Amino acid sequence: MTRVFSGMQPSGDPHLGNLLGAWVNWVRMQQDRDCVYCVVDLHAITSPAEHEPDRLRERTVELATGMLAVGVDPERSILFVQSHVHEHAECTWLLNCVSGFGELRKMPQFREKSTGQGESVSIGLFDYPVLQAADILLYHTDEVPVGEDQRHHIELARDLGQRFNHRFGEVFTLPKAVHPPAGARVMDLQDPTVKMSKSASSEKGIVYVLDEPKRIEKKIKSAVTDSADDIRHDRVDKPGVSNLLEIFAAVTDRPVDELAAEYDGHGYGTFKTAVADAVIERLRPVQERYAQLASDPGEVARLLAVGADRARAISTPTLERAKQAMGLLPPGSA
Ligand code: ATP
Ligand code: LTN
Repeated sequence: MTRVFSGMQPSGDPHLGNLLGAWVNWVRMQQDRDCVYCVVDLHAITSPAEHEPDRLRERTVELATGMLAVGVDPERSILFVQSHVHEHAECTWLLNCVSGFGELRKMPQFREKSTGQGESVSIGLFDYPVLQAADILLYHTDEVPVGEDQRHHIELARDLGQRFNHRFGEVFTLPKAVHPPAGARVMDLQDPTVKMSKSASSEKGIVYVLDEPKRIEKKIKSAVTDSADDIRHDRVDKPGVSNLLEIFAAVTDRPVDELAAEYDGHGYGTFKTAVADAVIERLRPVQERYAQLASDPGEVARLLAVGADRARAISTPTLERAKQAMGLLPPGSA
């Protein structure tokens, strides 16, 4: 069966973009693939500005709870916290030794995130893509569902896997990125030309998965549109209306064109109310399931412990093979 691996950082509250752009796809892939999903807390500590130890602990639990609430099935798939499986950190070291300074320095995300930090930028941020390669390669991953912005990281994982295999023998499976369809990109409600993002969007531009219905209604009703009042899909001339139409389509599983035809001529007020209601209805079962899970933290902890055991059952042997291939002496032998 095709093996899938993906991860999300516990670095902010999950929003509609994460849900529709990533999680819906993760949940769907469980039907016919062997999926491994990870809360990548070791990646989250590479951003010093966001690294508050108490918050990190809370967010790690919240993100795992959110993944369970949207439908990641811990029996069918593996769900775990990255730092619970030390193989990730150890494999990163092995891969560091086949990674080039030049190729890492060129990574677009590193260039972006290191801007302004000068010489004090952390080695962790520099090494972020190698840790991500370890995540992927440890599980013999075939497919990595991620946003377009992660393309370079997945290519690096493939290059490092290939280089390692070439030098030391076949150990790693070479992964490929799979991107969700373009419509799965949710834009900021206040600035529909940029993506909804927990680090960049203002509070008003972003719908959180756990926002109360009243808040969701308020945010969608004050979403930026334009002065005309026709409802049609045109990303260039009508980015705000198009974004709302795409959100509407995604949460109701109906075609954009059908919704546009149904609401055109009824004015933005009616349209926005309908979008808000649909988003609220889509999030309601997720919020209910979240509340249920959050009331039993022992159960979430138990599920994560089972997930980490199952993750180790795959990653420990892979790491052992990689160490042996590199000539590291197995303990107990001489
Ligand atoms: P940051 O602001 O730190 O970049 P983010 O909110 O953009 O955070 P990420 O943690 O980078 O989210 O992404 C987690 C996953 O959610 C990725 O697979 C990414 O492609 C997806 N994702 C994030 N924002 C959106 C969006 N607006 N539309 C669709 N998918 C998104
Ligand atoms: N860098 C990714 C998160 C991530 C990931 C992974 C995604 C860490 N390890 C392994 C896929 C596979 C991001 O920021 N979206």
